[in-house]
Amino acid sequence: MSSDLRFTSAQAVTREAGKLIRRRFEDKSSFKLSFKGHQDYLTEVDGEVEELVVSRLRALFPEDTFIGEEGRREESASVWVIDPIDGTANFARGIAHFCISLAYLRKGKPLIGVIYDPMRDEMFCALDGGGASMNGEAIKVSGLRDIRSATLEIGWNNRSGMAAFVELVEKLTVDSGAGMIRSASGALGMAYVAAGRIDAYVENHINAWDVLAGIVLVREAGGYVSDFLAGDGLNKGNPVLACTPKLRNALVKASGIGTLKR
Ligand code: LIP
Repeated sequence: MSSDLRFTSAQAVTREAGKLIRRRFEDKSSFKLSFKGHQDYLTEVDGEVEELVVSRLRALFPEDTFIGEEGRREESASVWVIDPIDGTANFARGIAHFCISLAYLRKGKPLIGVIYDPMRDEMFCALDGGGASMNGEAIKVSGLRDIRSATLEIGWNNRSGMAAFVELVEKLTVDSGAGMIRSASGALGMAYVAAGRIDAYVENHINAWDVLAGIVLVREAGGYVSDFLAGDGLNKGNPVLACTPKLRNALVKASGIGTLKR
């Protein structure tokens, strides 16, 4: 079945899921909060949303399989990769900066990326070869050339630890003069690179469900993305560098992530 039908379906399903996420966010009594590990929040809503997305897509595309943050690991030649709530810590603490992230891979290549922010009603989407858009308007990376004027988002997670995060921040900002943010949603960080709102997203380690949709968005918006799927990125995660192309070499040299443009 065509990617086009999957592309339109992915947008419809993430928008429906976004309504559920927003309802739960606005009613704190509607869910319990727990931890998967140190600083790794989990809410009942994550599982509820993943179930909704899987049931809708399985009904439409019964031959497809699913990899999801909440436990599914069904790798195949036609697989959806889901983060039901990216920015779970923000969601749990009442900070309205999170999204649902949905990617589709065929024979190992990410073809579709959809990231929906239900609080701002912003639908970022991209189809392989079809460009990237936000709410139907074409988007492109920033085109910035001067790293001293750049805004970088540097992701933090408990998988790599704080010392590695601080080292990466130092490498990327102390000599370059770039500014940095950390928003606790890697998927929205990737979407903002694609939309030109920031100039790069870098993280020492990120999981496939956090980043694959954003990789399609940044690629289709004219950006550079490191080879996240190298090794066994789909199952084990990897570092990621995504940026506007003129900053690629400076950021690869500073971070040690990605490859230089020859
Ligand atoms: C988030 C990731 C990001 C990381 C955040 C957080 P989650 O995922 O998108 O890479 O920097 O700390 O882990 O756990 O909110 O789905």
